[in-house]
Amino acid sequence: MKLFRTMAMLVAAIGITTTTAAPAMADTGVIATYHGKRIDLSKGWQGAQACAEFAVGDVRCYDTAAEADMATRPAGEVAAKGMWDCPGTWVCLWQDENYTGRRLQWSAAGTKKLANWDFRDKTTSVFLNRVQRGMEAVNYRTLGLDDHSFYCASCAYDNLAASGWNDKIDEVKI
Ligand SMILES: [Ca+2]
Repeated sequence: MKLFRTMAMLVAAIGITTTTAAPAMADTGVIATYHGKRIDLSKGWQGAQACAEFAVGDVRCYDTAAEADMATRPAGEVAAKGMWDCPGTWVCLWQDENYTGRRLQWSAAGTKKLANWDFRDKTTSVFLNRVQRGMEAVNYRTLGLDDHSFYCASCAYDNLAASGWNDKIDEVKI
């Protein structure tokens, strides 16, 4: 009898936890710091050209790719142009071909829903500047199964049009 009561309380407790946790799990825009202010990336980048997730909950945006480059690259490492301005250990997406246009980059692993980052249907070039772990991309389909594509570690893709994936990625798992 005592066990049943404990079980019942446990179930009730789980029920409450699930209910309160639900709002936090809803899809919401990613909050980033830009010029000392907090902005919701899903509503636009407010002029920023590069946004970097240093860790979950720590996203910072910059006016230029060069500025992001300086902030994300280890001190002493020489800055570079093109795909190499995606620093070591980061995964980078660009809005345009040949690693140009707005740049979104992550160092933290996880599933990233690009609508929350104002990047859904916008990726054209990709560089995974890390030696291990690739990336899986998903294109949501209203009918039938979602499309999936895979990107290898240390691989660069200058134009996803080559694979038919230009401006199609909705979600990445990195
Ligand atoms: Ca899509």
